[in-house]
Amino acid sequence: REIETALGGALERGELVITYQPQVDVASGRVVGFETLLRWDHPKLGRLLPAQFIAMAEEMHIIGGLDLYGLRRACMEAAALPGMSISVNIAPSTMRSADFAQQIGAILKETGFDPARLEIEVPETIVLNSSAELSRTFEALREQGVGVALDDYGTGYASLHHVSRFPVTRIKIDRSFMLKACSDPDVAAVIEHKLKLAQSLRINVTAEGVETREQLRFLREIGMPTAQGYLFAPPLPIAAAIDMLRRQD
Ligand code: G
Ligand code: G
Ligand code: MN
Ligand code: NA
Repeated sequence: REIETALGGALERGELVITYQPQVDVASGRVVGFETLLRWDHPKLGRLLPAQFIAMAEEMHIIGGLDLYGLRRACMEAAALPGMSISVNIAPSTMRSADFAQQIGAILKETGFDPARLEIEVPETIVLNSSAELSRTFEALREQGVGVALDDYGTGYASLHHVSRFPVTRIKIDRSFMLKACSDPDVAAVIEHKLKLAQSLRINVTAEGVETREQLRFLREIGMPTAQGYLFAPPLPIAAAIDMLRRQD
């Protein structure tokens, strides 16, 4: 298929772009970090979302290259976002490759990016299948000072028990929970419960998909530390992310 051939060369042609969605401190409203999300500027089809090419890249076994490209670019560009934590999406297969931690080390060395500001973001389902190799990678990332966030938390049956087997530094509560937080008291209770459990394990928590003031008020009430969503900003080009930081100073 034509689009697969195009994806194969998209990296070399510089068609992959990183966008930055701000993560906000709920109590102060200040931006404290960004999640990076890949976009593909297809010469004919225009800007494509990950839903239109990430699964394809996985099937083509080129996702590792895409992920590491995004990681390297983020570490270079994020020099212009001083003090911000940067959370980079990585596919489970990429994180499971034996030399992943080593490759991160090389990128950190090459770019001079502060490891303490870097976080790898993987779907929560990665902790369901543990292996000695995955444990070593988590351990090696921790030794380098790089964080690991579990994405889409609460959707894939990973319990805090699964999570506690690995040195996870953050869980990101899936946006499907935010959708009902203000209309369904049971869902509100589940969010608060997940927050308290994570805090008892000293794991950071971010609520995703915050779109309304009412949702933000709820998060403030339960003491959610950080949040992201369209209420604050959609994924932004790097220049707009830099502007947003300037405006808050
Ligand atoms: O950006 P959207 O806004 O459409 O993102 C959809 C999904 O794509 C997110 O869940 C995210 O985890 C995934 N994604 C975004 N960028 C990357 C990337 O560089 N690598 C991988 N593996 N997934 C990504
Ligand atoms: O799986 P992951 O959480 O990484 O996916 C992030 C996706 O969610 C991106 O496609 C991003 O554009 C989208 N997104 C970010 N904030 C919001 C929001 O407030 N509402 C909705 N509906 N989607 C959001
Ligand atoms: Mn993500
Ligand atoms: Na996410």
